[in-house]
Amino acid sequence: MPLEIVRNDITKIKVDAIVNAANPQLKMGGGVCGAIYKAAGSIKLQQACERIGHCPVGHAVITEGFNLPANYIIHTPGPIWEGGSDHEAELLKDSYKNSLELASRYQCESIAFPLISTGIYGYPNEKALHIAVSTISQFLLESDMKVYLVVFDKKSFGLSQKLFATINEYIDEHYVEETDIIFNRRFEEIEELKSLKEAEPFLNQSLIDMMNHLEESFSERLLSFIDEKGMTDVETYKRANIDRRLFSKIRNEEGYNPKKKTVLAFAIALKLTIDETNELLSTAGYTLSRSSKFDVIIEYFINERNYNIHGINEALFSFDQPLLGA
Ligand code: AR6
Repeated sequence: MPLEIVRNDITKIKVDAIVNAANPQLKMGGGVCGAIYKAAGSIKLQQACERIGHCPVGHAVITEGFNLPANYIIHTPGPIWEGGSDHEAELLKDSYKNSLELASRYQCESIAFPLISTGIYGYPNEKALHIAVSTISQFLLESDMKVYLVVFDKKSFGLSQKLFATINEYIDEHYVEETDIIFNRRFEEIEELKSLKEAEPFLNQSLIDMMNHLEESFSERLLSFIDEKGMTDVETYKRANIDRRLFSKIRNEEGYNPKKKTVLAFAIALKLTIDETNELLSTAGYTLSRSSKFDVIIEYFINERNYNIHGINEALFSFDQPLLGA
């Protein structure tokens, strides 16, 4: 998964570089900065930072990782929140952008960010999270890197209260226990049989198309959907938050057996309708189920025609569900 939101202590993550929410003097501080100094070895890290001296807000500098599992530490001072009118958003964006570019220059293939400025510097979580996700996903459209956005505690994760409440309501209305599903399915099957008989003469084109695709494997159907939607392979796997190597594996292995969340990531990338999503799922032996919260949340976003995969992942994360992509 090119961008993954994880709940963890950043000092424990094994990546090429971790990012420190620093201060411009590059001195040891509290919060994530204090934790990174301690885990890396504060004397050695302090000396390395003193040699660099200073870093303006929104810029980034690099040191080695010393005792950390990460090879490098990228230090970026984010802005102090002053109410929003002091270019805080641009500066926070610069912090992410400059850190990612510095990591690229050092040939890093993986990087982990904390939610910069959201602790001692007081940046509102929800706003900061959106800037982080949009800046990182913008960068990933042009570059290949594995990026972790590390959320330390659940409180600091800011899915908007309004969206959270709306999704919760949708789950309440649509989520059903497995037993209800079996009963309803039986009932629907009987009804379906009856109506199929009546509808036979009027079978429409889309149903005929569906029948024609019935024998296709997941890979074949995925590639034909990409063509039908006029998209390129690169657009598709980038929008699906799917790693390039995995995509080429799927492309080349006709019998590839994907995970359900991978199929759904492609459905979101291709902006499929619910029927098309079910069709793609069925080629891999899956179906959308009302007894899975994960599925109900995906169904909510598809019905809303909201196909922003990173926004969907923010929501899935808040509901403790697996994220889309691979
Ligand atoms: N792993 C991941 N995230 C963490 C960790 C951790 N171990 N510890 C805290 N966080 P902050 P800022 C989260 O205050 O707001 C320092 O003194 C935390 O929950 O560390 O940019 C510097 O030296 C929060 O969401 O950084 C500066 O002077 C996020 O990391 C100043 O604070 C950032 O919180 C920078 O303030």
